[in-house]
Amino acid sequence: MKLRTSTRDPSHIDNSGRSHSLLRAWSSATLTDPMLRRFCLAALFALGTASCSSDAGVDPAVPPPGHDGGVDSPTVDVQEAAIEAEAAPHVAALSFATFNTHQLFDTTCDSGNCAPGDFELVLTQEQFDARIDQVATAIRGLHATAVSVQEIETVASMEALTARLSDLYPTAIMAETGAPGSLDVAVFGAGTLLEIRKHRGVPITRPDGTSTSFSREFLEVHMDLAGLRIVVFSAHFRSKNNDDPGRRQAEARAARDIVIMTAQELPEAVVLLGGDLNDTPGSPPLLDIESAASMLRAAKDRPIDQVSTYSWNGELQAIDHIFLETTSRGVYVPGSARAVRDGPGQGLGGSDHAALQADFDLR
Ligand SMILES: [Ca+2]
Repeated sequence: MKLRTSTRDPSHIDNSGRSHSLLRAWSSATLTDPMLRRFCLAALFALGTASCSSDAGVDPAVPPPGHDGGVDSPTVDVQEAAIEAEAAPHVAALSFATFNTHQLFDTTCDSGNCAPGDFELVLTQEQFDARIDQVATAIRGLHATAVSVQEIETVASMEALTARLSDLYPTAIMAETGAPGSLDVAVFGAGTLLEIRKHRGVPITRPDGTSTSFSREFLEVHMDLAGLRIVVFSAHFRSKNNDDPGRRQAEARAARDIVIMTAQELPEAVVLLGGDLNDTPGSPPLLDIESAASMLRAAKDRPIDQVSTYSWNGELQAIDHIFLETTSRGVYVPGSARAVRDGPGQGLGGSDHAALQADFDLR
């Protein structure tokens, strides 16, 4: 994609100092990185100084508020800053992914049960470094604004990953359950951290009325991205090994209600849920989430083979999901949900899961 540089300095646009620099950044020919372009778009949206079309990034037909689009208006600079429409695919304001890394164990035996065949694996330092490199490279390659991640074992695993991604993600939060050898959830985000909320301590209820809790933390991370509040949830629901389907359904219902409550509390935020929900479209947990009118499953408009993230007995399944709370400021870019994998039938970055990714604009 080619960006065109403005022939005039757009710094005379008098909306705010921040919009000056953002528009300069947007119009810069050096702004070729997808992350940077999204960041700039999100910031322009948050500041209310520009709009983006569905086809060509900044929409030259829509002047910034307060400008009439005349010859001498700053709109001309916005036009000049626009991506060349004929060659440009849509650049969304935000891109969000969820990725189960598959057992990102560290180099120590924490459970005391690390023999061959036991659940916890102990890696050599060399194996650990190579595995972290592989996963970090995979996450980096998503060019996402934020990523919900699952199956990080310990702070050691998380810190190693964070160190490799700190240039992209100043926010990197992991929520350990504290159980030795357990695999936990995390969030990486391009914004600055505002707030962390955790929900595992609150009892939730199975359909049969019995009480349980989230299997792992249901992690809620609030970030500020150039004035825009983004709330990202990371989930990893009960698996089907030695199954407890009622617990998974309790997690789905509780997660749905928590996400909706946050969106109602913070109407200026974008509210997104990503996770390995361990069940497929049409299953009771997924139906329960989608029973709320404001909970949009991002991959709903895509063929299942394009959004399947896991292979079970040779059958590709969609068990990793992204939801947008649609009363929030986010708007799903139709058709943008896609599985991201290393190759046909493979997972991503050495995982047995592909990532799921989707793009969002702002209202
Ligand atoms: Ca360990």
